[in-house]
Amino acid sequence: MAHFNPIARSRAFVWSRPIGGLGSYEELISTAGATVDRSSVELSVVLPCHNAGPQLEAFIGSLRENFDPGVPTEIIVVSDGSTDETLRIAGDLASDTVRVFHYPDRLGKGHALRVGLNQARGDYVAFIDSDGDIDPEAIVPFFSLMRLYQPDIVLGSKRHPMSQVDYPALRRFLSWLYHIIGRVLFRIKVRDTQTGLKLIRRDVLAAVLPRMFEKRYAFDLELLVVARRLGFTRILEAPVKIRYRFSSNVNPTAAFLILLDTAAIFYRRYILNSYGPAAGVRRRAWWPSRDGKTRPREATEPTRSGPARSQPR
Ligand SMILES: Nc1nc2c(ncn2[C@@H]2O[C@H](COP(=O)(O)OP(=O)(O)O)[C@@H](O)[C@H]2O)c(=O)[nH]1
Ligand SMILES: [Mg+2]
Repeated sequence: MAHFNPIARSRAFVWSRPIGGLGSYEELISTAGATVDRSSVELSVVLPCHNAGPQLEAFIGSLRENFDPGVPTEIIVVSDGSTDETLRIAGDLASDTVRVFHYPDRLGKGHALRVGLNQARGDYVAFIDSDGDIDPEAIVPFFSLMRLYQPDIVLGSKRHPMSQVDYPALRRFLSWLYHIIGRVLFRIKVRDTQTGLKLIRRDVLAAVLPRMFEKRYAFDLELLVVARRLGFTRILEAPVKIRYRFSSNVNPTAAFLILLDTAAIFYRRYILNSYGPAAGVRRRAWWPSRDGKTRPREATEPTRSGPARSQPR
């Protein structure tokens, strides 16, 4: 197992490059990912982290225990300005199948997700909260549902009747309120947009991601809004188990910022029309192909058979 020494920056940080308007970030451990045949990765799981703390090691361990050995899977850890032991823990675990990215300033969960999702090599790409509140056991059934029904997105939902959720009443109310906002403003017909576990087909992500702007918690809503705008409306809600451990960063300021960002999504969706196929891609998409070469054009159009199926207004 490679050992990451944070002091030896010049050896451990092997490259730094800007992507799609995201600023620069760095990958730890020079050999990480180098020996894996890119075409062999079927599932990528992105973990956005900010000061994930000592429990990160156990969480990555339980994630890996839950993977299906028959499905080649990689984990992509994105440390977003972490100042605790996140980097050391993730760096120690770095390997061909645990890839670690870091940048020094905290830029938000959505930003970290974009960095990680841009790096994913799998045919299917998931992301999951790194604090361990969501039981990672769900990854396997999510993947089975994806394979079976080939929806555009499998969405973890706290409000699914089979979900087991141990959550404070205020958070339940806020979750309900936000799903109503999603329904009324954006006609997103799902019961929960915000649960931090989603699984997306690669071609859907390639179309949606370059059109996204959100850097903070409204990332999940924007993902669904852009997907719907491009005609990717086959969304399958699936149950999750959540044990809330009071480690949340969601406070009144964060709640206010989510509302502000939601208003910005509304403005981009209905006033600027920034998300539609005709709007083009403002940021140059960086999307790794199976052979490792950049394929920017592929990300400019929905890549299902021809144009997106319908263009909901
Ligand atoms: N990269 C990054 N990830 C974050 C940040 N804030 C939260 N997260 C991630 O988002 C997840 C959910 O955040 P949390 O504060 O636990 O929200 P809650 O579970 O909805 O109360 C965390 O487990 C982290 O994985 C951040 O500023 N940067
Ligand atoms: Mg949490």
